[in-house]
Amino acid sequence: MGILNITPDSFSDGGRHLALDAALGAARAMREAGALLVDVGGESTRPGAAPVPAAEEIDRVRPVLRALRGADMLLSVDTMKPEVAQAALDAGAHLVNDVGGLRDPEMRAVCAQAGAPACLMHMQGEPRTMQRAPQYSDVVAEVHGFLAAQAAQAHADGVPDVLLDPGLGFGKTLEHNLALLRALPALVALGYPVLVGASRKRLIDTLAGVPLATARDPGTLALHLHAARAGAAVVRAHAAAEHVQALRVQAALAGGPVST
Ligand code: HH2
Repeated sequence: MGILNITPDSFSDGGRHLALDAALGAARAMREAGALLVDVGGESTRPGAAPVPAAEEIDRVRPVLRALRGADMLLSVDTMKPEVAQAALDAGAHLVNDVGGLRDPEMRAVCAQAGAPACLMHMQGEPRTMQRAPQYSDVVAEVHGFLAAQAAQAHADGVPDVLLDPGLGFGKTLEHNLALLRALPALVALGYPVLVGASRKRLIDTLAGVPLATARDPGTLALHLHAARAGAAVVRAHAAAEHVQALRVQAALAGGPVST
């Protein structure tokens, strides 16, 4: 899943895709590089980020989705708001990526009505404050329990398919992130496709000493290759071409199909 943020303030690619041409060029480049889908977002959820009004978020993502509609590309919309999800699905998005984990019943209704699958992510708290003092008694049990319950609720409400995402960095310390990464096989064993998103996040800096977010792709790749080996179906990445290349080599080494 290639990341396309149409925002002025995303932590690593903020401001880069505000012009429509730049956004479309980046989406097409990711698709050509072999990305399975492109995740279009109009609101930063980095720690400390303030919420964006729905109308503004729609104005950011809708022109991009409309222009890419029919372009032989799977598109997801990265939003927590039902109004934005609805506008995005109407404009051509295929999947809703909700970092709120479909906790909002309206979000489930929008997906169910459109027949759209959703990615459910775990987050403790909300972006503005989530990294202040995250606390769990058993992070793996709590995150997996939340995701399993949300998946069951989504299905009961008519959402056709879900992916589960442990939400690295969303109300989590380094220890919490590492525990969740080591427990990926147990998350995969729940039976849903799993998505992992560590791209350029602060945990790469904490682990490897890389203060500059745009310089964190090598550490991101190492982490995402681990996630794929542990059974993750999708990894969410800024450097799509590099990821496709690395994942193809890894798949070939593991005896999977070799694509040329
Ligand atoms: N991380 C971010 C945004 N959306 N969605 C899922 N499913 N999983 C994630 O880990 C995830 C996500 C944050 O990263 P980014 O989009 O690069 O930055 P920003 O929120 O500043 O736009």
